[in-house]
Amino acid sequence: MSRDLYEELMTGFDNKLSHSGVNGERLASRLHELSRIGLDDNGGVTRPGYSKEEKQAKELVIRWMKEIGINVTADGAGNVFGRMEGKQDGPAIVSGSHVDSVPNGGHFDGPLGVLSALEVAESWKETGYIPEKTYEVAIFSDEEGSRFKSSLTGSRAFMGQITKEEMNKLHDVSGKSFEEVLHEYGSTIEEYLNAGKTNKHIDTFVEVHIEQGKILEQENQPVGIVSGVAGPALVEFTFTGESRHAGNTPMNDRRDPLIAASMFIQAVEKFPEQVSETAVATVGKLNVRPNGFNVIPQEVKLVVDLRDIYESTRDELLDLITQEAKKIAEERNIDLGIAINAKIKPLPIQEELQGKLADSLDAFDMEPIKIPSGAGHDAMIIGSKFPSAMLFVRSKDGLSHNPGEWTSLNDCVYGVHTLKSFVERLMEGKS
Ligand code: HGY
Ligand code: MN
Ligand code: MN
Repeated sequence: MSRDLYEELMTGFDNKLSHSGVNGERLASRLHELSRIGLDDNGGVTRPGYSKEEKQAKELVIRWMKEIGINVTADGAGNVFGRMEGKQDGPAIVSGSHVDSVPNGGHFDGPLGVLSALEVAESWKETGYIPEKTYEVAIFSDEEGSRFKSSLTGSRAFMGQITKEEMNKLHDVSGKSFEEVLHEYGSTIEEYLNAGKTNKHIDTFVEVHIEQGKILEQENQPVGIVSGVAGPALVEFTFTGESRHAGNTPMNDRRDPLIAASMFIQAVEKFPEQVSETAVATVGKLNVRPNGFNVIPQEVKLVVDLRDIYESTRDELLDLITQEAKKIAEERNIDLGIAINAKIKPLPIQEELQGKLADSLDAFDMEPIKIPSGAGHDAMIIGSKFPSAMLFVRSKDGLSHNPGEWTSLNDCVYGVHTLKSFVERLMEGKS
């Protein structure tokens, strides 16, 4: 089913919002064109990190960057930077996000941040505005981590926060290693790790992203300020029993890992509320081997995605969950493997940057709604070293990681104007 995202976005768009070089129609047509890459049967997109679909999406944005004369570079992790020289020498202000997606994902998660950053550059080209400081539009690889159950592997490589040992542990569901996939993508593990050496000093990083929650809708505001970003820990548990005939094996003579895994999954749900009001834990991925209806499973692999906006309670939750897995495996006489695929620090956003964002919202008569992000974003990785800020744009019904993900073009364009105003304030050193 091929949706015409362009038509849907343009329906009800207030053309008066296209001004100062910002062009809503152009943004709509680009969101539409990007949404065609990796389009699947349910009208969503599937663009895993380092896949040909992610590469195609980057190449489309690179074409748009080159059309407005932006100088484009890419690092060994496939991160793309479109650079617009400023009047002054010195570190750049960078804005961007990702174009990879979760399986059967939506059309705004990631692309809206990249295209909003590009739209600001294009608006300056159209109005002849020369930025005081250099400005870069960034696309970070593999933010979702859907293929390797890891996440943020592009921005973590860019920040030099990832090791060869860590990456060598990663295999996709077909057993392909991260290194093999990098080769198919056109890079090597050495070039990937070298990305960390190219990270020049960044003045400020700012990411526009859909909220993926309901607060802006409840507050009836198009754009909001992110106050902090929760840090995910992604832990892969492997429960191993013994595959046997489902018909001939008595119930009291089994080592069934799927029973143990299902007891564990039920237990996981109860732990977050024991550590804080903002902690969450999800099991969204589970693989049964050999996965035959008449075979007692040999092995079950599942990933627990656990998060909190405070590192201490996130780690307390991690501890509770791993202890529970060990307890159940022992009780059920099941072997247990535990691999921490990613453990990322939460990011509090600097008050001063939140204040500047509030000034930009104020300029468009919007309330400065502050929202903690339960979702992880590239801004939290860049923010581990450089000043970083995030803007949220309203999501319809808070829906995301779903083909029904929706943000109106009016709200998208409000996001671009706010980003443009914020970056210009930073450029001009305005308080
Ligand atoms: O999973 C997340 O938090 C984000 O969508 N990568
Ligand atoms: Mn996402
Ligand atoms: Mn995202």
